[in-house]
Amino acid sequence: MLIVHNTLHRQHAGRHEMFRGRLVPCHESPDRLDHLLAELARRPVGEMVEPAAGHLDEALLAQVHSPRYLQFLAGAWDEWVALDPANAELDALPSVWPVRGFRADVLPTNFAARMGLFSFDAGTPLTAGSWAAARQGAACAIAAAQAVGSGRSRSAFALTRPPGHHAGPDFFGGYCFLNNAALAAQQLRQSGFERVAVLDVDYHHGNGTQTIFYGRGDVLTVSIHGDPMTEYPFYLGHADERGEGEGAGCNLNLPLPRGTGFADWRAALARGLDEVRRFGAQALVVALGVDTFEGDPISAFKLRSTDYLDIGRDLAAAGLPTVFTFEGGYAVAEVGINAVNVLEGFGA
Ligand code: SP5
Ligand code: ZN
Repeated sequence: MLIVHNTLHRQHAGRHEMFRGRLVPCHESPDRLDHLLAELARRPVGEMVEPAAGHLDEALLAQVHSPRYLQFLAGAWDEWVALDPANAELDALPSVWPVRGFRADVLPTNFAARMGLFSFDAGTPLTAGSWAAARQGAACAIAAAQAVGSGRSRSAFALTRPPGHHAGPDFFGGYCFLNNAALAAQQLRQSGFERVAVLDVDYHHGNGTQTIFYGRGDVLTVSIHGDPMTEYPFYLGHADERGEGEGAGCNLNLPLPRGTGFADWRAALARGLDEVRRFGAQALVVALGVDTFEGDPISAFKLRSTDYLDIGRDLAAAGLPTVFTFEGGYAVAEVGINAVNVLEGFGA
């Protein structure tokens, strides 16, 4: 297992997210990755590398995200500080959104209006270093997929934050800015795999990834997650979303109720892997969130730490070249153990 590490991740350090009318401390914090690194130091599962700083495949990025979204993100922090120098000490959060009936084609000059146009929640603070950290994370995901795509490594793990699976073609949200799993899948396509599957095992539906590939027949998206009737992100991730156009039949959602334990979760994983096989995927991207853990502060499944070893084994049994991207998981002290258990269970 090749591990591609985002050494710039600490540059994204949000102070607050909006929750029930209050600004509360961010769940998605830099120490999550520190715990993962500490666990990897105890249990090395592979060689650690980092992508060249400052280099990113802009063409690939533009195949997943829209130019106007990327342009906005690149300049957003400077715009925020230009509004008021005191903003440099604050996070930028959106507070107004274009819902049904509003226009999405108009690009307002007002900064708050563009924050809302390019986002879907007030839980995802944009900070001074968010763009630098997210870009380097994207570079990690692409490098991991290149290593697998070239055959240099049978499997690779993009060890990065902020996470990515909620980020869509032109929106951020759910602690995500750039969709690392989608970028890895797109890179695998470019490396010559004709059919690629993304399997999302984070507690939350991978709405960004689903949206990016919804009309495409070359990338299957499967997500196992808390039922969006009660769980974030609510407005997508339901079982009747099966893809459209050339992508008809190429999306599978497996929502599970709050309180789901490992036996039922594992049965859903088997169903998802069946679909990956049926699709004829030649390579796999696993969006690896460990917020399915029983101790997770914002989620409600009941997986135990040892279950993650079995998840790794089940994934390995698919027998596919595999890229992992690191997504959610907020029981900070156990994040490292749980994620490394998956990698250890998976093996080389
Ligand atoms: C990548 C990822 O896992 N993103 C998840 C985003 C979830 N955002 C909504 C969080 C709602 C917080 N609820 C706090 C409950 C405290 N008891
Ligand atoms: Zn999650």
